[in-house]
Parts: sequence; structure tokens; C-alpha cells
Amino acid sequence: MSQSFDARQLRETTAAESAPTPAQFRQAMLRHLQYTVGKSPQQASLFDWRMALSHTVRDYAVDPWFSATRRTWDEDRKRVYYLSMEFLIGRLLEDQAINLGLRDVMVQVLAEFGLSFDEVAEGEPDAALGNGGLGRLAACYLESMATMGCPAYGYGLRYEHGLFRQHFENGRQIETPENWLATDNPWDFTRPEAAYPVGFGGELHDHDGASIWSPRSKVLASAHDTPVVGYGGQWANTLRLWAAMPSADLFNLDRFNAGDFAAASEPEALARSLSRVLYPNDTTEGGKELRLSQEYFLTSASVQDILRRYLAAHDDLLKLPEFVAIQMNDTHPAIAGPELIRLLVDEHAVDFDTAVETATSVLGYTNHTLLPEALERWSVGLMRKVLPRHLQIIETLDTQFIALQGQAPNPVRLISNDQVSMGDLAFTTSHKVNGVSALHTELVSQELFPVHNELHPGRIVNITNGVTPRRWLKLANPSLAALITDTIGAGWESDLERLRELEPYAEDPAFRDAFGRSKRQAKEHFTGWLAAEHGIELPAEALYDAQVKRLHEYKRQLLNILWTIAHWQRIKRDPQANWVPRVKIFGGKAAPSYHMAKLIIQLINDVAEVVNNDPETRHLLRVVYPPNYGVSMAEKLIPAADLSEQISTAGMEASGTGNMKFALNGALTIGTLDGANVEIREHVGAENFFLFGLTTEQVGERRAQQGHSRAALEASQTLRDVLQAIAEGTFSPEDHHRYDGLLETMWNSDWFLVASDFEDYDRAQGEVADCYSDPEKWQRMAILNIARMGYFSSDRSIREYMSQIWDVESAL
Ligand code: CR6
Repeated sequence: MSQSFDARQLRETTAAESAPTPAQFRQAMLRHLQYTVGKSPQQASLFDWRMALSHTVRDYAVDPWFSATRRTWDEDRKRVYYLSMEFLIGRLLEDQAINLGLRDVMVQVLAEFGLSFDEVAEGEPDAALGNGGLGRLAACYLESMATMGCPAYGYGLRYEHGLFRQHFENGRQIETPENWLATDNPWDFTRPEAAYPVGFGGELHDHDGASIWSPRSKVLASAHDTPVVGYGGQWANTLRLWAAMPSADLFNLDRFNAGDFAAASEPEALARSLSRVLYPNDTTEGGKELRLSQEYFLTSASVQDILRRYLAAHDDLLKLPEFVAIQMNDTHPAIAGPELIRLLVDEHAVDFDTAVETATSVLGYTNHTLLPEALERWSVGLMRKVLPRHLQIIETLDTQFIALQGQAPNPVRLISNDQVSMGDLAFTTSHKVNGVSALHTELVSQELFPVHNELHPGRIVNITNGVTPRRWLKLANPSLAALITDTIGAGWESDLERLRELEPYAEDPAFRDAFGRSKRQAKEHFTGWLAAEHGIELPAEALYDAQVKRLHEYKRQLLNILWTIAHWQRIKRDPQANWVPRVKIFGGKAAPSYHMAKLIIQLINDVAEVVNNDPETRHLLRVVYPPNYGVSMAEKLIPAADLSEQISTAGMEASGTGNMKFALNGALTIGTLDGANVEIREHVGAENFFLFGLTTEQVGERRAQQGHSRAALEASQTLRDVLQAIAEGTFSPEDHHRYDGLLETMWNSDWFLVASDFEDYDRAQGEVADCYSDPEKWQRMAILNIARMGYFSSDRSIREYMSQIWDVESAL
């Protein structure tokens, strides 16, 4: 081996300018295989190759990372800090390789050793540090911030166990712990020097009119950094995840010596649990004390780190807003307001009102839901126990907020019914509050924060969510990505509006054929994986109709499976009719304690069992539900789909982001006027979208009508037949009562209006089938969807955050 990889050569250059030759890359990888992994090519397992490869790719990330960090310091740039309890990163190897321009070289070099990249990459565990959309959005935003050259840090928790693994036993969801750190994480740089004590509990003492907080226990937050490289490798940011560590000097020797062993090891026990598990709740409130402690742990460590970094280059804390923007991803880190105020007042002698003003100018809050069960409220008792000083600050903020409302007879309060409302707190301590789609932001202003909105006009802004086209098109759908590049040239990856140049090709039969071939390739990739991984064989020539997302009643997987039953019954009544073969694909997890969601999973699996084994209909209808849906499965499944189910009850899905990924990959949407569906439909054109269902306003009216569920059922023979079959035990022959509770809800309450929307959904599904029978028409519509989805790039969202909320400039 004559050449050796010299990192110094790259120090001041960007990755794109210094792309290695295959020989250089090979050399670097073999070095890592030998010296980092300790294996020879002859002995190396797939795991060893993946480690060597990941370390090699990581090396190329370090140089842009260093240069971005140094430039931010040298140019004294404003930085953005994105605080999030969730980062649903998925795998990193291919993503980083694509962004660094290394993918082709990497594939080629591996092939020289007889290895397929897919095989090597498939072993990487998903970093599943999130539940669903909110966590995946944070990951897309990190990648876009790096691509846009926005100096930024993501701050999160380094959960030992990410989102639970799901499998099915007799159709029922079983959860087991996920273990992504069981083997080495090659992306991680441990930073023992970046460690902060975080206090919990204890007492307040009065000292010369000031409050002194003596926490009962302290836990060390210790940093682990992952470089996040932007597309083109010109900029890289840091994802800093905090791990909780018991620390020797935090162990309370006095208490131990006094015989109070339990109290002495409290910090240790707390530390062990703080970064252990991610709460598996999507939009429902998590466990109490530990969850609040986790949120504070993330927030306090991050805010301390932010102040330390700021003070290393500045001394005037009042200028913080010129150099620091902190974004709170939902209310989970909403304790950031009180924490920043506390640090300014208690540790830096800033007066209270100035501290509030400074904190408010720095902070922004993104609201991701209107669901009352997901708007965090902590009991005053718990707050006092865990965070007494913060409670005191919140009480003062509450008094000030009431005063601001003047003579209002029923002022909105930050503390009411003995609970602290984290949404109201986040609002009052932020200079900008944003919703995540136009409709959602409207509802946030009108329904969630009308009083705040009146007091602070202009504080609420809308920033519609987006998704990164690098992972969700270039990486996930290589055949479509290649077709796009062949047709309009490269560059669309970081300028997604350029997809518009595809519009005229919707009329070009050759292009439509090529699009059809790319869709078939994506289907084969997905079905190949499904067969290998789950032993499920699917027909290639069918309409792939997919609903993948967390299980929630408002998302209405129930509507989808009930319609599937109706469809099956119809086929059975007339098997010779001209049916479009369909594969119904479901994916997603239910919160372990969410009984109804789990029952719906079981129903889907029960229906699959019957339908898939029906020789009369098997060739026309299949139901599949591969377990353990996550980012990596989404990457294979979304490109394969023809139809995207976005069928939530109007007014309930804040935005959705899966809806964007599907449309970007050329699936047509069947959906309600909810969340970002509204804007997707506007962009792709109403004629290229299958709309159905009640509007938000009609949902409100319908819910107010007594007996609406019964009335809707009485009007639908089709739906009654479906419920009848379920009631007779058609899908649960061993237990006819399994779905009694679900049927009862359908007849008597139906809050999510499944019955009310059923007939219109059925009509829209009929249109889908008609349209699919005309491939030319379908392909034209699909191509127009792709061409018009540029707006939904997370680069656009980040650009809006930068100008409307963070007031920060790109460094590129
Ligand atoms: N569950 C919304 O429900 C939105 C994402 C990201 C959600 C979803 O519609 O797309 O956030 N909300 O904005 C919360 O998690 C609270 C989600 O993922």
C-alpha cells in the first residue's frame, strides 16, 4: 500500500472539492479495517466492513465540520440551537456518503471486495430516538440547516433504548426494548470535557431577598457529538446528545456515612434512568416525574452549554439575542424559558425583567398539535418537588401575564387548576410561535391561543413542514432520482423547485414509460426486502395502497381497514367483475398503553389473515402489515407506493410529513382537507388529488349533532355489512367478542367520524380504481405530483425559520 490517507490535506477544503479517487478511498477503508476494527479483509464480517466503511466516511465529514465550526467562531456568527426530545435519524452511512459525494466511490470500492453496499448497510441499526413525525422533522431540519449553511446545533438525549421494537403475536402488538447502542456507534464522538451538572429537587432559601436553590441531587450531562453534513459537503453542524452519568463527586458521602444509603445513591439511580428510554408516546402525555426530569435534563444541559459558548466570546449577556436563537420543538423543552431566566438572574446577576426580555427574544416555540392530551401540563406539586426555583419563576411570569390582560374577567393563566400549562408558558417566553401548516397555524391562533394572539399580534407565524429530498428521494428512490437527473440535470437535490422542469414530460410517453419502470423497480426493491425479511410475497402488478404512520384514532387506520373489508365483500359478491388488484399496506406502532390503537392493529392483522387466505380473492386483494415500521422501512416502502392514505379527521393532523414523502415519490394522495394535505393539494392541483370527507368546520358541526354516528351508519348499508361481519366473528372466529368495544364506539360515539366520512371515502376509492385502470392518466398525474412538490423541501422550511424566526444568515 503506497498511498496513505492524509487528513491534513483536507483541513481547509470542503468535501466536494476533495472527493477521493477510488484508490484513495479503498486505502482509507483498509486502514480502518486493520487499525480501527482490527481485522484483515479475509477475516472481516459484514459488521467489520460496515465499521471500517463508516469510519472512513466519517473522516471525510470531519474536515467540513472543523472548517464550519472555525468559521462560525472566527466570524462571530449567530447560531441556532434546536432543542428536541426526539431525533428520528435512521441510518447515517448512506445519508452522509451521499451528502459528501462519496456514494458512488463507496459502492465501487466495496464491489471490488465482492460486497454489495445494500448488504453492508442493512446491518446499521436505525437511530430511533423519536416516535414519529415530530422526531423525523427534527432530523430533516438538521440536515437542511447543514445544507443551507445555517450554523446550528441539534440538542437531544442519547437514549440507551430508542423507540421500542414491535412484533406481532396472533396479530397483537408486542413491544421489546430497542438496543441501537448494543454495538459500537461509529458516528459518535464522546466529549467528556463537555459535562454539566443538572440539579433536581431540594429547597429554596431566601438570601438578601434573592432565592437560592439547593438541589437535592445532581446528575452529570455528558456530551456525545455527531457531525451532520449538508448536501455538497460545504457545511456541517453538530447533533449533541446528552447522556446522564452518575458522577463520583455527586455521590453524597455525608448521607451515606449517616446511614441514609438510599438517599446517598439517589443521584446514581436518577442518572441511570434519565437517558435510558424514550417515552413511547406520540401525542399523549408521558410518564410523570421521570419525563419531566428528562425534559429538564435536556434543557438545562443545553442552555448551560449555550451560555458557556456565548460567554467564551462575549461578555454582555444582554446581547444574547444577537448571537443565539433557541428553538423549542414542541413544549417538551419549554422549561428553557424559566431555566434561561434562572441562570441569568441567579448566576449572572441580571435583573428579572431584563432576563425575561432577553430570554423571550432568544426563544421560539413550534407547536405541533392541538390535541389536549398532548399539550403538556405538569401538576404544581410535581413542579415544586422537582424544580422549585422554576416554579417560583413561572409564578412570577403568571402574575405578570395576568396583569397584561388588564381587567379581563377570566384571564388566561400559566398556572390553573393546580397545573402549569407548558403551552401557555412556551408562548409567553417566546418571541415567535409557529404552527406547522397553514390550516394548523390558523387553528393555533383561533382555538389554542386566541388571547395570547390578541395580546401579541404577529407573534404567531406559519412555517409549513418540509422533508429533505436527499434522504426521501435521492437515497430512498435511486431509480426515480436517476431518471430526474437524466431528464433535467443534477442540482434539483438542493433546489427542489427545479422539479417543475419535469411538468412538460408528463405529456411525453417515453418519459411516462420510464417513470413506470422506475416505479416497478422501487416496488421490486420493496417486495424483495419484504420477502427476504418477512417471508411475504406480493404480486408486482397491483395498486400499492399504503398507510404508514403512528397508530392513532384520529389518523383513522380504522376507516381504511373497514373499507378494505367492504372491498373484500364486494369482490366476493362479484368475483368476475373488472377489479383493480390492490395491496393494502399498513405500518406503524401504537403507544403501549393505547388500548384502542392496539385493538385496531389486531383488527388489521385479523383481516389480513382471512383475506390473504381467501383463494377467491387472493389475486385481487392483499393486506400486509410488516412489523416494526421505522425510517429504514419507510425508505423502501414509500417509493413503492402508488396511493398514499392521508385520511385523518379534518382539523386533527397538524401537518403530516409522510404525505409529502409519498407525493414527492409519485404516489397519489387520497386525503381529507387536513394539515399539509390542504397545501399539497393546492400545489399539485385539485385534479391530481383524491379528496374526500368533511371539512374542519363540518367536523365541528357534525360532532355537535346528537346521534350522528347512528345516523351515518343507518345511511350506509355497506358499512353496516362490514360491522356485521366483524360482530359475527368473521375475522376473530376464536373470539366473537374481541371487537365489541370497537363496534360499540362506532355505533354510539365515533368521535373521529369514521362513519360520517365512510361513504365519501368509498366514492373516492372508486375514483382511484377507475383512474388506475388508465395507466397513462395515472402516470401523468403522478408525474405532475412530483413536479409540483418542490415547495415541500425542508430547505424551504429552514429558509423561512432563518428569516422569520431566527434572524440568522447563511454562512455559504
Ligand atoms: N405527531 C403532528 O401530529 C406533524 C408532526 C411534525 C406531530 C404531525 O401532524 O407532522 O408533529 N405532533 O410537525 C406531535 O408530535 C406533537 C406528530 O408527529
